[in-house]
Amino acid sequence: MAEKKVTLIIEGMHCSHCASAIAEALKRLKGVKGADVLFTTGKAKVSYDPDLVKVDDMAKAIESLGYEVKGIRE
Ligand SMILES: [Cu+2]
Repeated sequence: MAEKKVTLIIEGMHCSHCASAIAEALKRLKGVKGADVLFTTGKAKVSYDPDLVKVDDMAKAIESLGYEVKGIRE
């Protein structure tokens, strides 16, 4: 089973509740194994199976909550 890591740069998080909402949304995606979201840095570090989920799906999940994805670092 493949595992990759990606860091998403997110704009619009104001507190730890924002970060947990994003982490929950990411973890609901099939194929996401772990999501560490920190509002202080504005980053989400995600480990995932690239056969099951795409980075684009993660960005869409984040944006559907009203936050903006400003960058992606593979
Ligand atoms: Cu918040």
